[in-house]
Amino acid sequence: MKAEKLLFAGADEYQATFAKAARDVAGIEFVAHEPGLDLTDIRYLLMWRPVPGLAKAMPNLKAIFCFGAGVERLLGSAEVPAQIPIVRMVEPGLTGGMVEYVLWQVLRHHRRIWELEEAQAAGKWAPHWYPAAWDRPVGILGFGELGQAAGEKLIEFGFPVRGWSRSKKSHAAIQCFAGPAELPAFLDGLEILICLLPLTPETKGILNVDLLGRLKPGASLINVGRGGHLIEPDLLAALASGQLIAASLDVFSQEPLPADHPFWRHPRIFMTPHNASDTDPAGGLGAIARQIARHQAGEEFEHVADRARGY
Ligand code: NDP
Ligand code: OXD
Repeated sequence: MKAEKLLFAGADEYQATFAKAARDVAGIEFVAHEPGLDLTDIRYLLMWRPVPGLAKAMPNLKAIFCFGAGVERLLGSAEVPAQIPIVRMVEPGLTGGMVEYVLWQVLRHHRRIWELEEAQAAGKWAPHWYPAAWDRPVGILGFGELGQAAGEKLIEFGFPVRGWSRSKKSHAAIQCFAGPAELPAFLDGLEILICLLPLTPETKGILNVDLLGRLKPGASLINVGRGGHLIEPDLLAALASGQLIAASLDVFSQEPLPADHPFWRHPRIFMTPHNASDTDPAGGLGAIARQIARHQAGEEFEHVADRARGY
């Protein structure tokens, strides 16, 4: 296959790593975005945030590949021509990293690590009781690429897992729920809730007082979807009342999180700076090369975001 130019318009700090990885990926000629570049023969663009004026200045643009799985920034942007497909990132490194993060945090909540840390800090020998994994129901809001992979890993560890999606799914070992009508049954009795939804007009603010109030009292929340899913004061209230015992947050309504935000110092909130998982440069570019090969063979791209659904 003839190498196709792929215009990299991502953050500067990733450019060298991606350029290096691209040398080992057949079918792609890596081109870094710079002012004055001739864009006429570049058909594929890789970006995360819209770059003002760029996509519209590419007369032969065929697709925009997103660096990540979440495409809300690109879908919501007037900078992106409406007829150009936006392709979500699906690659083993991104999925593997998310599975690892979710397992790490589920185990943290399952074993109530903070109690052990507090006891150690106080010099106390304080063994504590926790249930078996199979007595700890875990629910995943967003049962797509990442939610299903995370759910399958949790099953291996013995947790009873439920998944919630827009369209109904079936899975041999995971109880599947779909749509608003089945949301209450999905939430009922959950002890650990994971959010892996895309941010859309329908899912914005879904982690609110009503939803948190339907979990088993003393439940935990893990939000790895988007900050816009969570009504932040509702989380603080649920922690204060004991409805929630703890939360792990990777994404925030404002990123970076402002220095005076109450989450920084909350003893039961564990935070990571929006890097639960990242696209692996070689894996991501390999996935893009396969997509370009499909396109050149006259096939449709896979994982194209649906503008009407918003993900
Ligand atoms: P997918 O599109 O594969 O899965 C999304 C899932 O959410 C699908 O199951 C979909 O349902 C479901 N969903 C969407 N809207 C609704 C709704 N209104 N009601 C119920 N279910 C809904 O995406 P991925 O799994 O690849 O990624 C999910 C999200 O994870 C990303 O959009 C991003 O926000 C976040 N993410 C965060 C990262 C981080 O580092 N923090 C890294 C990577 C991703 P259906 O199956 O019926 O379409
Ligand atoms: C993504 C992310 O959407 O890293 O891939 O948040």
